[in-house]
Amino acid sequence: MRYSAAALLRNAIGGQRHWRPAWRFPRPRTRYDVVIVGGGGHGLATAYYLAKRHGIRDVAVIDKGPIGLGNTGRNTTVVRSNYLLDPSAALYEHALKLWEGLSQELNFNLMFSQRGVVALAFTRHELTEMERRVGALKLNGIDSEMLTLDELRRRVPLLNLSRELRYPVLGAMVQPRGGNARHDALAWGYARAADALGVDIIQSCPVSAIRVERGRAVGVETAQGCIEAGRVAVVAAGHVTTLMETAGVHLPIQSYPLQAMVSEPLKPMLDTVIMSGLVHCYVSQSDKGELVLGAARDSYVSYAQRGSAHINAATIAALLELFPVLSRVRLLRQWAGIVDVTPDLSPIIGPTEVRELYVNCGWGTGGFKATPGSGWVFAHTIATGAAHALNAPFGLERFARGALIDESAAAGVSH
Ligand code: FAD
Ligand code: PYC
Repeated sequence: MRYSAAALLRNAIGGQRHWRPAWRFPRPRTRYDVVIVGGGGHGLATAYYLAKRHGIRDVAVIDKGPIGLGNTGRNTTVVRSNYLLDPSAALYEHALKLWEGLSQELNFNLMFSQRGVVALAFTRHELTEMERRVGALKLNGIDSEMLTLDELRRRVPLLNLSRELRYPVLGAMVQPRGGNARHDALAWGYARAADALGVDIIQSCPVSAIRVERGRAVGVETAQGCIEAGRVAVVAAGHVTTLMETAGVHLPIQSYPLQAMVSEPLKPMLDTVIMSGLVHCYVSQSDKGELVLGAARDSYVSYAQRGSAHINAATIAALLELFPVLSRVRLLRQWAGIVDVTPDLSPIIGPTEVRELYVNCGWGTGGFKATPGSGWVFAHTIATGAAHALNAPFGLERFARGALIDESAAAGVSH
């Protein structure tokens, strides 16, 4: 859908009364080939790739609210692929490569900005871990470099590199192709493209249960009645465990609040993403000028989309330790999302013990960056009934086999 300048002007002065919605608002039909529960980025991307790559268009994406208002619309938009272990590096790099052409593919400006992601090291241990990770990334053909303090000073002039700090910065690693994107544009771009291929997007329709008959998923119970399905795919992030329990599938996941905040808009001052594990805070500057920041998840399991005050205070203290120049800046707002955390901090993507029931979850604090890759491999799995090579290591059965993919050192957020 393209708008001419004249149409834009007409809509601007006409109160947007003639603006066409970017996707339809259909009533749910009684049956679909595939029902996807969860209209976040991952669910919408899955629907798009099912229709686009596999020709499966009899698909509904059902969300309990408006699409994209879960973690997709609450996250701090860091995109990178600098994970240590081969399976994760391959999966996240596949996603990053898709990001690089996604605005063009969806004909939707995702404001994807490859401004680089810099992670700071404050201890010898952190430095050694980063050196090891950079080496592993290079072996996997993924861009990544160590930065000296001089290089860091030139790149981030306002960063406090004083030796007098509680924990002086010792060095850093950078992924130049990493960066940020506009979070809700990702949901909207996939929604519009999926809708155009015939996918029904059903909003404000909570799913209360998955219907299982003789060991096979046959549909879902929703606020708008039962919907039959040939296949059911659940992509519900922090709410996945309760939903999957209705089908008798127990997931090794705990749900925690993860909070973030933004400052008032400032003149351009930071043209990269800074991540910092020990003095714990990460920060980037949005195109509007706001600083977007966050840090640790809450330490207790909860569904309260607030986040606790001490995490907030510690995040701000860490930010000011890194950037004392910001001490008089005001915060604009704060919020939280509910993240789904697995024991090895890696996602679960694949079939379940219930036939025709698929799950994609466990992205925890780091799934935004993976959205295109996740949707791509999940669509393959649903379409073919078997995992793609990229998501085969991420099956639910890895927890029974002990084949964990421990990415705790590469997580952006402490756990
Ligand atoms: P969601 O976007 O949460 O979508 C799930 C959808 O399921 C929701 O829309 C919800 O309404 C729906 N749903 C749930 N239950 C039901 C039901 N019963 N019936 C119908 N619908 C249902 N990741 C990064 O890579 N980089 C970051 O910088 C980053 N920062 C983050 C900062 C914060 C504060 C948070 C909270 C998360 C952050 N993440 C980050 C993680 C990232 O946001 C998530 O991993 C990712 O967005 C998950 O996408 P999703 O589509 O699986 O989930
Ligand atoms: O996974 O890179 C990440 C991240 C940054 C902030 C929250 N998660």
